[in-house]
Amino acid sequence: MIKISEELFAKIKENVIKGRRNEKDEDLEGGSVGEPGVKELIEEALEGGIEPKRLIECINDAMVTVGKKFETGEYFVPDMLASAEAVSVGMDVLEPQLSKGGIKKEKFVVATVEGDIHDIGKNIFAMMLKGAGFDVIDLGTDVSADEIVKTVKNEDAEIVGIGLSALLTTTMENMGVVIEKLREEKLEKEVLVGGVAVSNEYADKICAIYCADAFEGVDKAKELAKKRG
Ligand code: B12
Repeated sequence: MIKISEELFAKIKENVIKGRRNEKDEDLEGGSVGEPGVKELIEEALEGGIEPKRLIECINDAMVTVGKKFETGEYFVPDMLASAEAVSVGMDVLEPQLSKGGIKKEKFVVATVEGDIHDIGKNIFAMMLKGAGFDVIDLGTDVSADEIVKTVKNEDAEIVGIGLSALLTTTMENMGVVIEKLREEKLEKEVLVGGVAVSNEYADKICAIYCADAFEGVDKAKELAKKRG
């Protein structure tokens, strides 16, 4: 049993980087079977009263390292995928904590834009929105502008806003396409944008609201809901 939270954070980070989902998984050298993986470590952290917010920051931090390893050629796509799967298992443990509470009424549409299959950040945002009491319509990944517009049109009156995620500089441009199409259809909805590819400048350029992380996203979604009264 690891008592000190810093040590626990280090272990979670290490296991995300190694892509070890649970105690049954091997590490990159074929060892570690029987030692806690991301699932068991996150369970332990929650039992120890560590806030989900801090665990998400820890996961984020680990994925930045994974990205760096990919950039430098130490990691390949399967390695990134193994880390993403480990995070996904960890998120399943965190989900009930993140999405509990709140009476679901105001609707929010979330999607990762066309051409992009990264979904961890989008899923974190969606879970936290649920936790804040929103009724979340999660369209998934690689979603076309037409599909987003169609959903917004069908549910128009009840939608508070739209959250778009993009992690590739190439797919980021599709956020602008979504906003153009919404305007063409006279759907005057506020759009929150996030993901590592996106910047404040780009958000300003396409008249969207930039969110550095999911926490900021939830705050901004709440502000939008308040404005509607
Ligand atoms: C895991 C990963 C993958 C996995 C994704 C699995 C999955 N289920 O998501 C796989 C292996 C599939 C993958 C594939 C690819 N990837 Co990749 N991937 C990553 C990696 C390592 C981590 C991403 C991640 O999950 N981060 C953790 C989450 C929590 O962070 P986040 O998404 O940014 O979300 C946070 C905030 O940004 C925010 N947020 C995100 N979205 C939104 C939306 C809203 C509305 C709000 C409010 C907030 C919000 O909230 C989150 C938490 O607070 C990144 C490296 C990095 N630094 O990001 C590369 C990275 C994004 N990938 C990259 C690349 C190049 C690719 C590939 C092209 C590789 C290839 N050659 O095939 C493919 C493209 C596939 C595609 N078409 O989408 C590059 C992108 C470079 C660029 N500038 O475009 C990166 C940056 C790696 C690198 N440094 O080179 N990848």
